[in-house]
Amino acid sequence: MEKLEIKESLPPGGGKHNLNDYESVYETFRFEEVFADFSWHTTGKVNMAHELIDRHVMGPKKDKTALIYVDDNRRETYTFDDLRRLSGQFGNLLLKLGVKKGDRVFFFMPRSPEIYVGMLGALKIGAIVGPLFEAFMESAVTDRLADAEASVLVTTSVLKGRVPREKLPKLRHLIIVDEQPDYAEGEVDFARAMAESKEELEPAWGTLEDPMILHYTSGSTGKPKGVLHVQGAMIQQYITGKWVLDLQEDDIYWCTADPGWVTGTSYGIFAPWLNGATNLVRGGRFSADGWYRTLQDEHVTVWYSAPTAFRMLMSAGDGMTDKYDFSSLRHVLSVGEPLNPEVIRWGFKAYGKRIHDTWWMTETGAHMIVNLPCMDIRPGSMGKPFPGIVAAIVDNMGNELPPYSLGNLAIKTGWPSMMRQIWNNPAKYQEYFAVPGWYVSGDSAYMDEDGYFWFQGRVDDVINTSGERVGPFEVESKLVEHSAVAEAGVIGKPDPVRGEIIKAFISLREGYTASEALMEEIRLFVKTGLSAHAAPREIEVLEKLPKTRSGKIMRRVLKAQELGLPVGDLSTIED
Ligand code: 6R9
Repeated sequence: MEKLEIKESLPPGGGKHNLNDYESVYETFRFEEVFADFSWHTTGKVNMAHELIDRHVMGPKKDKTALIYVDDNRRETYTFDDLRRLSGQFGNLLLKLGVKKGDRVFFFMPRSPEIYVGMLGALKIGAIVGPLFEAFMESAVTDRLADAEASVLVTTSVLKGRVPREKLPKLRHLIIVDEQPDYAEGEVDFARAMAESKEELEPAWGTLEDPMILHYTSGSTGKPKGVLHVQGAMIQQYITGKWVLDLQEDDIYWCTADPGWVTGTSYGIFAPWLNGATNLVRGGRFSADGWYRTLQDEHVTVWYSAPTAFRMLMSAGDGMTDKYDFSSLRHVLSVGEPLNPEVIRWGFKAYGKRIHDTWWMTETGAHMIVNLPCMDIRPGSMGKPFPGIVAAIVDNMGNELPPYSLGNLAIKTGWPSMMRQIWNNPAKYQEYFAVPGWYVSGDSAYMDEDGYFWFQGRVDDVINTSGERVGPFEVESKLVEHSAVAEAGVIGKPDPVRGEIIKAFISLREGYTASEALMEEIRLFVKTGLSAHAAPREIEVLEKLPKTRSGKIMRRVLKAQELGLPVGDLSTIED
């Protein structure tokens, strides 16, 4: 195993503390000091949007830039006071529509200033926000809106075409953020309704345990799960923003994640604004030139991205990096998939900075295992538990295993940003805590003798393609809806750029024969029915799929065969 190849001490201009400082701060962790600026700390009344935005307006940050939005055609900036006023208008607009505290307000639209204004407004009235990826197609959108019983959806005139209102009786209003000629029953013109709304809005005050955000994420079986977080997650989002992202007063911070992914909310909305930082959002599609132009022209200082993006930038070639000036960058971080040592080495050459890996999950709400700015990086390792987090490698009974043993990566239960519910599914929630005292992540890993954690893989069949979690079951279900497909088994196949790609094995119904045209049709069927990132890049037709006696498709057998590995125990196979 590879370790200790790059030694890092304090990077120039980087973290202010060393690890002992962090640990001693944690040991003497006093809410009075760390959260003195938070209004709930003195009033006992909590509202997330107030802590993110309005609180800063009462102090010297009123006219500081809170949001810089850029894409290839648009550049806009908003101060904290702008966002206070706009979110007040949006909150009032929702109140007028009859939205109440705890109602689910969903967002299905591309990154744009409106989505941030909208989410802040919904949080201000105590609604639960639900972000959806713009890439989702009809069935993915329908499943999530139906499960959450969302009453309002904020979307665009084009994307609303993927929202079958007749199948969603609870969905009362669609707020359309762009212009359209006519508004059907239940549709609201965003610009007009905003113009008619007051800016002043007293936040809905609640407690740290009040729910605030519902993120759908994939498991290996069943439909996507609604992971519910409460306002108290802010404690951890704030402190990890301060210590791991190392956000400081003059930072221009860019998190490249979409709010449809937890990274795009916990670290694309919450952590930066809780810390009063200037938050940059780049909309539109990925392009190496575009991204580098943003880094250079906006003088980004702290940059949080993902291995797939770094690998895409790496494959754009060194000629590309030479054209741009990265001298404003102070701190670079990564999340979502294993960060290859090679990428860390390349990043150091290309940007003059080490990429700091972080490990966490939708369910954990905030960072769990990290490389603090002051830590030595061991390329290939995810780092060490954040101060206050107890992580371990445990066996299936919950026994802690010694260094270098492979096992389940688990976290001692009870951190502030831990999910509080799987929406509508208490049994699913309990599954995570089946081992008493531990949250079992579903990842396998080992720990070295210095307490660094090394990711080894998923315990289940969840696929990680370009940093996005895709449940094989959802793809398989879509595949068998196609008239030619009898059965389907879906696996993640290792890929140098995307981490994994989706490969589907299918058997065909009577009367169909395999052809390139048919495979393309099936691929498109998943792409347009579910989402682009869930569409299999490879489809292979088999006579019959390996199944257990109880009829479950044995994905691990398909995977072993694909990779030329031993297929393992076949005692439960059909015949
Ligand atoms: C934040 C986020 C969680 C799963 C997780 C693991 C993988 C995340 C990683 C990593 C290796 C890292 N993962 N960070 N694997 N190294 N630094 O990604 O949430 O979408 O819920 O995914 O992603 O498998 O269990 P989410």
